[in-house]
Amino acid sequence: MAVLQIATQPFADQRPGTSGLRKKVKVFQQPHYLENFVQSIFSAIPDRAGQTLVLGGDGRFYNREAIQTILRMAAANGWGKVIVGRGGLFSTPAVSTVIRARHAHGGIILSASHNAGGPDHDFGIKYNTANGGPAPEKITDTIWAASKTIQGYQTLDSADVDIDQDGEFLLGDMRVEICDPVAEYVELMARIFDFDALRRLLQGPFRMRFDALHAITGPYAHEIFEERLGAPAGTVVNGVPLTDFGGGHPDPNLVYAKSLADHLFAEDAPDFGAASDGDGDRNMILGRQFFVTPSDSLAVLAAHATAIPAYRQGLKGIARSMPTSQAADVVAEALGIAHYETPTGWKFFGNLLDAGKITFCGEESFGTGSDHIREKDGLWAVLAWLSVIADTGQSVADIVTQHWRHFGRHYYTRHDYEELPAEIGEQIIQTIIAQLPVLPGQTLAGRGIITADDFTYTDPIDGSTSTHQGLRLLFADGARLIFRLSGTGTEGATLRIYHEYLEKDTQRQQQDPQRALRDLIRLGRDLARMESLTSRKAPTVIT
Ligand code: VG1
Ligand code: CO
Repeated sequence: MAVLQIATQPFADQRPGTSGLRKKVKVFQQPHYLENFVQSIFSAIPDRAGQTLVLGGDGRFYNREAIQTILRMAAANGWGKVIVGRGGLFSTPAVSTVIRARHAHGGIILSASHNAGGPDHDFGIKYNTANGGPAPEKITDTIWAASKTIQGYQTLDSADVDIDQDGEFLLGDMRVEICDPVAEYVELMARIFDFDALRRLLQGPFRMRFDALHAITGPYAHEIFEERLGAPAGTVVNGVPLTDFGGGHPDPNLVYAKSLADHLFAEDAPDFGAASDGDGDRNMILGRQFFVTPSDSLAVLAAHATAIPAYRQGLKGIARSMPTSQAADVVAEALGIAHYETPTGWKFFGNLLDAGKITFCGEESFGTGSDHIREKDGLWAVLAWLSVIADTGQSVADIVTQHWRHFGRHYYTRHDYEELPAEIGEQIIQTIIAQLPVLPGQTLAGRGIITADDFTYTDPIDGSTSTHQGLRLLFADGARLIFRLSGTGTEGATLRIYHEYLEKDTQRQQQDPQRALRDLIRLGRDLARMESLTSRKAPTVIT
């Protein structure tokens, strides 16, 4: 089969965001658009010859076409072998698992994660390195630079291959292995958790509901909860992956996973509910009439980690992204272990995990994970919660409220203003930046401000620095107000405002967070000049 050199011209908009390149499907369908980006990835990996690449996606619209294109290009670019999940499917945590288990050089994940799918919605592509984690900024910057000067790409003159049967074959000189996307991941989970204890829990009176939102976790959740752990059939709902996620938004929060929330807040609610996102790396945890904030989830799991076999020796340290609440820090201090604060995005945890500095890490955006892989892991979080429930014999609500009594409650809420005109989003950020110098020393929302800055992170392992990672107001009582623009949207700008304060008084820990945080919420809107710069009276999504 002949290698073809195809001439092309750069696209100006191929800068990877928080988690890879995300665009409307129609953008990816432009001639050469996907190919240019894939060639830019390959160009950023000069030592790829003969190496193994893992390839799969969350099954959204355009997944199958992209797999064929990437296979042809990988063969023409000298890769030795590509491992593809059957049907072109792999969850993000499964790609991370397989990269590590097979000592692959890297992986390509096709997903726009929690963004909607279908011909009029989003597609995405992301490169992970040999540790199984998202490429660090050094590499994504190299990819971006290559995309700006690209003149041509290499592909193979070959027909589509069959990606629906397990097995191995040659494509040009490159081996292709089609494998079960679920098996290796499930084996890893069985090594981490006590499946016998979980089986006893799920075969008892305990009832759970897992909503896969018609995204990638369906097949994984069926295998784990119903096949391996013996939960009744029907425990997993919306378990068949669909190219448009059934028209929904595969984002596990109270707004987009409303049907699950409705079940858990109903009279005859099950004991436990959980959902994941498009590519399977996020998790939402619900108890009966109870919602666990992701920041609390990280803290609670850290406090109970030794209930899980893989973490029986204790944790080395904990990391959280900057906007995530400080609840996990308090647990780390109580445990006498280190805690770290990184910028938003899982790629910043990679060095800390590789260096053995941390065992658990998490983000407020429904991301939780550990050193078992280098991605956040939705089903891992669900299994971790079930382990804590099996160990304590308590309900989700009791576990969390007891945690608050012991460590204090970090009231937390994030307000998102989605799809603002891009220039308005930038104007809001500039408006706040202009106020930063004069804010320290002032008393606002009834609290003294001690620091107001633009977060800069220096990686403690490799010394690299990342600037402009979010605007922070830090108050004397530990409260925080944070502003940043999303790096994953595909339409205009999304402003995220994060609000947090610690309530140690156990008598005051049962309030609605929107009420408990109302002064900070008002201050956030005022500082952003929300009324005058936008006509938005309320956020699009509250989490
Ligand atoms: C969002 C979240 C961030 C997460 C990222 C990728 O980024 O805030 O915490 O790491 O999505 O998650 P942003 O830049 O839009 O705030 V996933 O599950 O969409 O890959
Ligand atoms: Co995701």
